Amino acid sequence: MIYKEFIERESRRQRETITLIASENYASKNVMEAVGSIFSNKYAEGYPGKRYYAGNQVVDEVEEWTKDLGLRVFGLKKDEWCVNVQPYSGSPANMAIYLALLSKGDKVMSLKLSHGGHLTHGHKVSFSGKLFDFVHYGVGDDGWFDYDEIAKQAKENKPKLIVTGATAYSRQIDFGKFRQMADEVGAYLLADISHIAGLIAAGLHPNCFDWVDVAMTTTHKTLRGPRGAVIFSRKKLAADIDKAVFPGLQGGPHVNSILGKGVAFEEALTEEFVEYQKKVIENAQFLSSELTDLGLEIVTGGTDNHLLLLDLSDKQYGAGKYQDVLEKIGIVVNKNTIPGEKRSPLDPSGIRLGTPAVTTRGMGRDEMKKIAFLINQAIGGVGQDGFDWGRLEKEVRILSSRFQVFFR
Ligand code: DSN
Repeated sequence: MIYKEFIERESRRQRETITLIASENYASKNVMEAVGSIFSNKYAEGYPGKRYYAGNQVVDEVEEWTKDLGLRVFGLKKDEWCVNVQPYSGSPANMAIYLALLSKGDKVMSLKLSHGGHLTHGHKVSFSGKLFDFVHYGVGDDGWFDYDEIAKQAKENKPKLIVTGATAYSRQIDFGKFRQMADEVGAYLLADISHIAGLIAAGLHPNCFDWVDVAMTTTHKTLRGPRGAVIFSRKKLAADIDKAVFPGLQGGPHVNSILGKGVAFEEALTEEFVEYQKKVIENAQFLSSELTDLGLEIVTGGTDNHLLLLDLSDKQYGAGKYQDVLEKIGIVVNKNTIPGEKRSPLDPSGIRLGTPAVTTRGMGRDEMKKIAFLINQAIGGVGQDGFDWGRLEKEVRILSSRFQVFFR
């Protein structure tokens, strides 16, 4: 059966390589079991108690259970917050939020993609940029948010919605400052915490929920759940959000994924999860300082969270070449634009590195030191005739083979 071969080959790839893609992680066996379960067979359009098909008694319980856990993970009170656990993934979740809060053509302000934003934060090739009038803020030349500058832009543009959140910003986000800006112009505030949700859940990043009207997160990044997303909203907005998710945008919810989200939320409520998130940050900070010691440049000089951006703008080639050689030796990363990018998004000047996946495998300081060494060696090897790539590949294999992927 060819599908088994696909699974076997991909399992081998995941076992034998080191994943430093900041948005990837390894879900637990329990999460995987839930996602692969018979709930995949069931149609359940609607919401608990209000379905369009019969046979949803157990499904209703699953959805209520997952919602309850989702609120608990972020310490949210049921009389103030609601959660929708049906979004298929981050993009439809963002789409649903825009549909709920905005009218076509409304002005929205968000972080530009090339400075660490996201396609669905209004890029012109995305539905978001086509349907709404996005203006973008950026980071300063030093790579940090300049909150005064963003506030100035908000006053000039008077958006109806301000979006906070990023995919490649390595510093803490001051959600309170964004709230102040939103209040000054009467805007809604949305936090896309897809990258940092696990850190927030563990109390290791300032909480957005004191400030925002709506927050969304994918569930498969630092949260370590199944692919999917959830939307948290203040109670008064919840009916509009629910309507926008279904029937506005989606059809039948993926109940198997909803169950997987519930399993991940249960895991996120454990002390082990908090310890894991601490190690994710420690590993990112240690990896960053090791790379710096080896003479490489890190945007903002370090990190407060799970990721760092390697600035390779002084190197001979674009980051695509470095991504390729790293993959050749078994270190999987993604090329990324950096603030003030001079090259193209297809071959930018940065590499984004994240530690959620390697930390799940149990790697720590020793391994971060080794990985920094290997990355530096590989970057240095580019363009050198007769460079011994096989030696680095072997070292990655040895390191990788010491850490299980299916860990519990
Ligand atoms: N593609 C994700 C990331 O890598 O950050 C965001 O959706």
